[in-house]
Amino acid sequence: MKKNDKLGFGTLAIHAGQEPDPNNGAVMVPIYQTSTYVQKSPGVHQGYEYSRTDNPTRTAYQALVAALEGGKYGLAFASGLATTNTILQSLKKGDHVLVCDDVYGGTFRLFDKVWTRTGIEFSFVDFTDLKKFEAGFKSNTKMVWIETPTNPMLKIIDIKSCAEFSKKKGATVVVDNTFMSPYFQKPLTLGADIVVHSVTKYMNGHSDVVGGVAITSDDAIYKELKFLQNASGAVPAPQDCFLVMRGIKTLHVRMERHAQSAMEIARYLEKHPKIDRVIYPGLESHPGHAIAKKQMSGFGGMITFFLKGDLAKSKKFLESVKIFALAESLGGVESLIEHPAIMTHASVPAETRKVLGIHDNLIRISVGIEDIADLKADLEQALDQV
Ligand code: P1T
Repeated sequence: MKKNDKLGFGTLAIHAGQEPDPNNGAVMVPIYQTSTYVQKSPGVHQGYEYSRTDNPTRTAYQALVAALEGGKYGLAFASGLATTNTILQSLKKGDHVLVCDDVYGGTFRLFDKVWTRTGIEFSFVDFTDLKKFEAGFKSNTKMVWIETPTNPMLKIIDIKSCAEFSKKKGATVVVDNTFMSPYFQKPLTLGADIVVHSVTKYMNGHSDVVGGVAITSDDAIYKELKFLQNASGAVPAPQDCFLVMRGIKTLHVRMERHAQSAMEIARYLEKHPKIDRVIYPGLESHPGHAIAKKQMSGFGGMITFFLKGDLAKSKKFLESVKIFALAESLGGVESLIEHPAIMTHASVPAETRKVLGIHDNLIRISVGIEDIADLKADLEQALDQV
């Protein structure tokens, strides 16, 4: 086969890291459901000692996600937050992390409620304003945490500009690429040092696994994260590695449909008299549209919008959908809908939510790959109930 950098995304999604088994020809990577490996003599083994450290199914999966992001190394974890948590373990007391102000509620909680206990400082700043971003740096800033598009306000952060400035300041740049997947955005090519995903979302794509990955091309960062992956042990089970690899085989096809349908729904909602405002990076009305066009090759499947009305109207609407499932999470083949203020971002303090715009009439949808006519009809009948 050609080298990874010569192959198209779809070919990599199906083949990278996955050679037919030389012992028996199995085309699919087996689920190596084993915790340990026999040794000929103490320390003499075939590359595997214990499955927290390494497992052949995980090895294939890590090589696959690295190839998709155009990185040298992939590391898999038990959840998106376990990935974030392990990366934070590379810092020490007194270090400062500059974080974009609108991040997934669980990421905010992990930083604000858990890691502050260890004497690590965090500032949450609006990175869409580069002046504010630059002013956010302190002498002890060691890491910059970017999520773009952000969750749930879908703000677009200019990765290249932020990475260039961070590099001058000597800070490690992490980009949470969960919403775009590597199919639409490759942060390493824009200057990021580490890319993270909650593979629970688009990467796996079938809402049946919780997992996370980190990808880097930096040898020193890899060495440290590989050490931490084993030392703190938040690794995925072999069956989950297999399932995510299976899901990734259709990532390119799914992402195309997610984006196509989301664009159509965003335009439909924008015209609807019961909707106040629609946020979707593909709309010309989105303030980050120009940067989105520059750094992404598609606009993804996530839409956020404000209903005209109050909490009661939002609840009525959310209770009325029939195909969209009222549930946390996103990125699966099935359409999901949720209320960020009560559900995914409840751990963000009310005052902060207010500043960010996470109001009671804010609804977030993850557009699945069902028939678009059915999805539109479902939203239409639910809006009729409001
Ligand atoms: O749920 P977990 O696999 O641990 O991933 C956390 C996470 C990290 N980053 C982003 C951008 C995320 O959206 C998430 C999880 N988000 C949801 C569950 C949600 O509904 O937004």
